[in-house]
Amino acid sequence: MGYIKEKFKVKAEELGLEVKELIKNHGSRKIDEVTIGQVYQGMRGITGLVSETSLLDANEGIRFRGYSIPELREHLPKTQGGAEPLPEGLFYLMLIGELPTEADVQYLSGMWARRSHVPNYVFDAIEALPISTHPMTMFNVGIMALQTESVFAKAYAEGMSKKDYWSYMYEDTMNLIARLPHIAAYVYRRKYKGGHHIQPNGMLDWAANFAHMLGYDDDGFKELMRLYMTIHADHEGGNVSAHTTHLVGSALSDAYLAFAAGMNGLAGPLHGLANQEVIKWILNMREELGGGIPTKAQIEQYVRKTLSEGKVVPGYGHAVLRKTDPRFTAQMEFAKKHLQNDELVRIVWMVYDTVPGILQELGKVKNPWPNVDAHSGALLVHYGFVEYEFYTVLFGVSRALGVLASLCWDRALALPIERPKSVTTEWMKLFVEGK
Ligand code: FAM
Repeated sequence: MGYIKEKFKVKAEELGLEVKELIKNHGSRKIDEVTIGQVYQGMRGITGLVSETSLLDANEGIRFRGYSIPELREHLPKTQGGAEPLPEGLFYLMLIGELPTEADVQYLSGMWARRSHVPNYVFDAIEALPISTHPMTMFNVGIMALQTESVFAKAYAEGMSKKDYWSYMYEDTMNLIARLPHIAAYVYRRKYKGGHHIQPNGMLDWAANFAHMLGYDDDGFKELMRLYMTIHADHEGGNVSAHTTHLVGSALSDAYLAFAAGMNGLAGPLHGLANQEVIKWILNMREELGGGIPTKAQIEQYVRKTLSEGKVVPGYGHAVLRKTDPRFTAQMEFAKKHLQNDELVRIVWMVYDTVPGILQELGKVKNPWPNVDAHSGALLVHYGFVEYEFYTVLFGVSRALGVLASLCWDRALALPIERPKSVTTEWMKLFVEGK
């Protein structure tokens, strides 16, 4: 057994005992109360899940095992001469609960490079789809085709013991994370680059190799991919992609099945698809206004038009956060350092100056501030990555790190099948009448 797997086993056994004690001594303690409003309104604010990898504070933003995004950018290992964290390090932190050393990160880079081979039938499955298919659909078809490789499903069919679930889930997780960049890059090159594919380079770190397979060997783009893959990885357990992966996994569906389910949720415009919607919205605005950098008044007018058409302003608002998303700020800092004078970046910053005030005026938007998706597209466009329909796939490759680390924990802690109670409105009416 590899040393990271051994370490995870020890950590999981320790936490497993603590959880048992917690349930034994405090299992009947109330943690929350649930209102009828919450039941009808997306279960917002109900504490009903455990997710070890990260915790979201409404005002401060996400912390991964206690570390904020600025702290991660400072403390996680980087490539030689680089300034952005290696996502391998974040995965280690989420899985093990401790900051990794350089050697830990290199070990993961090497392991993922060795496991990255994707069988040809996965590419054949993608090839069978019309070229007009959305990249997220192609990506997910690839993941589903790869499910044949699940060692968890195979072991279950052969009658594995409950004690071993975590071990096979760990193997599936490592294999899937190792292969996702190749599948994603295949989709990109097929759809946008005439099917001219680029072979992986096993000497590169995970994110840089992904950039390379996409066709972007610029050092700046590789740095952007390291940052991008780090900041999109996890946002505690209740968001649609994380919750779906967890829920489907709770039926003992393997990592491929559970992750594909999560990706279908990420593909929704109120969740991960928002990153493509933002850039589409900005480009449309620029086109309508005749190109160049719009004035603040013109942006304001365009925002009001969007709202009057009954649409949301993409990239703004959040179900839990109540401040500017630190993932937005991290990207803004990257842009200030590397691409100060980029026109689209400047527009993103002007939109940031304009939108919150207008959303606040509406009086109903709980969070008028930008989320992660408000900035990412402009950075990608700067490097020539203009195919915005693909942006959610990038988000998905990153999201694998968090939701699959969580899935390992789910099986290690032997969490049961998830099955909350639902009621009918008829039941609610009787309830309020006191019957
Ligand atoms: N533009 C216009 N209206 C907005 C808005 C926005 N950006 N954000 C919220 N609202 C409206 C919302 O539609 C709702 O209106 P109705 O009562 O008429 O239905 C009202 O404000 C209250 O909503 P809320 O409680 O503030 O937000 P929710 O928790 O229901 O929804 C979001 C949260 C993220 C779905 C919502 O803010 C939104 O639609 N934002 C735009 C899409 C987006 O950027 N999504 C990405 C989220 C991101 F972090 C991610 O998952 N990647």
